[in-house]
Amino acid sequence: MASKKQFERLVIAAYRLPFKFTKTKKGYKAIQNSGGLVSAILALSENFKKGESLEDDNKIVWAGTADDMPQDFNVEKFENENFEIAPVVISPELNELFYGGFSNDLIWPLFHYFPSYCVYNEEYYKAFIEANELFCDELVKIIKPGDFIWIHDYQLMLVPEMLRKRVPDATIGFFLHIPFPSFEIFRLLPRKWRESIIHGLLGADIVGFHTHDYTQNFIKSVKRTTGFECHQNIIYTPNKLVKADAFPIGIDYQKFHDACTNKLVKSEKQKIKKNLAHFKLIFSVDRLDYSKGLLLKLQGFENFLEKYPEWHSKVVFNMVIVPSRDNIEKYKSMKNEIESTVGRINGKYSTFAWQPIIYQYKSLSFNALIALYDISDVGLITPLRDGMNLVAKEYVACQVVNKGVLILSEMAGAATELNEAIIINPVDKSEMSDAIKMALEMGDEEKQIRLKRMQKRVATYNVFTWAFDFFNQTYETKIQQNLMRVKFINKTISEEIKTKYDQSSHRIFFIDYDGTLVGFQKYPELATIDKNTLQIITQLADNPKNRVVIISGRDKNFLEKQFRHADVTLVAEHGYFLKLPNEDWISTVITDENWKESVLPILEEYVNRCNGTFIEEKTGSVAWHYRNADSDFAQLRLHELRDDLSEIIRHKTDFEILEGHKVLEIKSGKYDKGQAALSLMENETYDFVLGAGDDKTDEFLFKALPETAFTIRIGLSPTMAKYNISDIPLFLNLIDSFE
Ligand code: GDG
Repeated sequence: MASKKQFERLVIAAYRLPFKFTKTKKGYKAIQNSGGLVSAILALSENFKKGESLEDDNKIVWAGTADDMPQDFNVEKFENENFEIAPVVISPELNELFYGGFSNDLIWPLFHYFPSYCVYNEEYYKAFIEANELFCDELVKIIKPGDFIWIHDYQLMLVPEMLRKRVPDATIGFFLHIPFPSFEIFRLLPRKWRESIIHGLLGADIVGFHTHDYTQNFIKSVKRTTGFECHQNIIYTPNKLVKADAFPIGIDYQKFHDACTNKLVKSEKQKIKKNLAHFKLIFSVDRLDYSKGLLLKLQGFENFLEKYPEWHSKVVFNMVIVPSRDNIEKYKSMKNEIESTVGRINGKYSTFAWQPIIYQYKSLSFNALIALYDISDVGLITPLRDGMNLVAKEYVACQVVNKGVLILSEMAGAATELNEAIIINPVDKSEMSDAIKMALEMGDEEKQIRLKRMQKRVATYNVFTWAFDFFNQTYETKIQQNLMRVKFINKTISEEIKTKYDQSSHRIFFIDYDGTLVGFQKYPELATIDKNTLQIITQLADNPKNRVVIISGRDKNFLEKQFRHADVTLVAEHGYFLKLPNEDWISTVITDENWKESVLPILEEYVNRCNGTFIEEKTGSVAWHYRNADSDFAQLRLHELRDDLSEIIRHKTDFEILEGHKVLEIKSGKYDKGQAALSLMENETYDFVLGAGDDKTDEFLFKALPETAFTIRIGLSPTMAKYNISDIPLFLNLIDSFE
């Protein structure tokens, strides 16, 4: 690769800055956080600077908010060897509505499948927009050409689109740290809100999730919300392609693994051993949150004590809950309930020498946390929903002597990677208690086999590979977009077409109707031509040097009605009918129409089997439209319908199945738009040929036209046409510029 780097600088936008500010006598001190994301970003930048990706001298820029940031904070004077910071200042009142409200009282519960906890409030939504705009304003101030802007998490889902509008060429990646729910859950957001979230995210070049399932949920929501075409993980928006993919976040494996042997951790382990040397140890560490399934975990443990009394006095459950939002009523009462359950279980089972649960409501130091991971025989990680859950991976990394067993909820993103854990459903108390017994009694050999496999994976796809992968995929996506853009009609190409137009004197235009001159409507008969478009076509056709052919799959009556006052040639039903200006329709094909009797009942069956679909019957063909149906379900039915039809038409050589934009059409007779166009060009020499269309049936036209023709596909799909143009208005502008 050339010496030019992939990107100049890395700019991160996340709700929180990677610093805490504390007051000192001299003013304030900024302490850098050491969380997974921060170390990943640091390592990413180090490695990319050494390699080919980032310019060496630039620091990473991080835009975000910080608690307790001093009022007189001066960004210019802020000194840190790794980061420059771009503080986003959000007033406490706005923050309460945006962060406490929209983000944490609506998106968090909804995306974690707790719809009944959601608070819907228009003020929250307005605040969400306002705060995202503040982030966008700050980014616009600081970004430069060549930057890679990486936006994180659910608080900032509108920023990608906002930024794209203001800096169209920016390279933008977005990563969601929490689950993306199924469409059935996502649709519980008011339509306007969910549309703005989907469009907000699609402003990025790449949207990353922890798992394949979350990615698929997102793509489904994109399809249902926007109708954009999606092939595999690529979404074709009107002006660019966007990649959605799974990037399971990892941990700094070596840091956790090595920490187990450091002195301070050893001394923490001694402290635990002093009191608990004779017991098998189970642990869990969770933030106080309903998504963590804390009560269910206690009930599972209680069930274990009830069912397996032989384990009494032999096992201790260290339950650590990290304080969070406990000034809010819902959290306060959850905490009370947990504490009374712990009290009840301990009250029931404790002896003078044994207490089954040691409960701590606090944050542990890093060393104390590692010691707990290292020394525990069982990790009980049982959230009801969790984007990933890093504690599970950290526990695996800390099993230096390979003796721990991980029990993991199937609802955590981590379960897809750590499938050698004992995977359980956290609502099933009995399954949880059996899993605890199994874990405590598992032989060393089995423990090692399971752990080794998990450790290998966690060590290999670690937080650095995660970040590298995201970075590289973004770069690849940019290349893909640029390849598409090469085919896009830009200013130079449109001028070239115009020059050719001006130099020619005998021209022909083949222009498709739906998706080329008019947008799609719920039903075909609603897609009538508007005045302005008709005027553009009329003007073009009125030029004596031009011949304009409207070439469509539509039936003849509809087309005639739209163009009755224009001096154009009409081709209906893909070439079945032809009408020269001021003449009557003629049919170009002779077929027997009885064939429809065998096909129509099948299509009717599919209308019944797939809600929202309908049949359009034309003279030479019948069409099954699925634009108003659920797109995934319609795809399934489409495959089945194709199979059923191929059975019927197996022996009929002149039958054809055509696939257009959300329509499957069956016709008898070998004709298509390409042949129709060629027959109209017979015996004439044109010095300017232009063909335009938007779907697969127009590909026949593009293929048939001579090499010198300007062929244009509207939209982003891959095509035989020479060029793509992103949407109808741009195409109309182009032909309107011809004089
Ligand atoms: C989001 C998603 C996703 C926890 N208690 C203590 C402590 N921790 C550290 C752990 C771990 C982290 O906090 C918690 O891990 P999570 O995976 O829950 O991460 P979050 O940032 O809370 O959550 C989650 C994650 O983003 C990453 O994408 O996995 O699903 O909700 O690193 O070690 N650290 C110390 N004391 C504690 O008491 N020192």
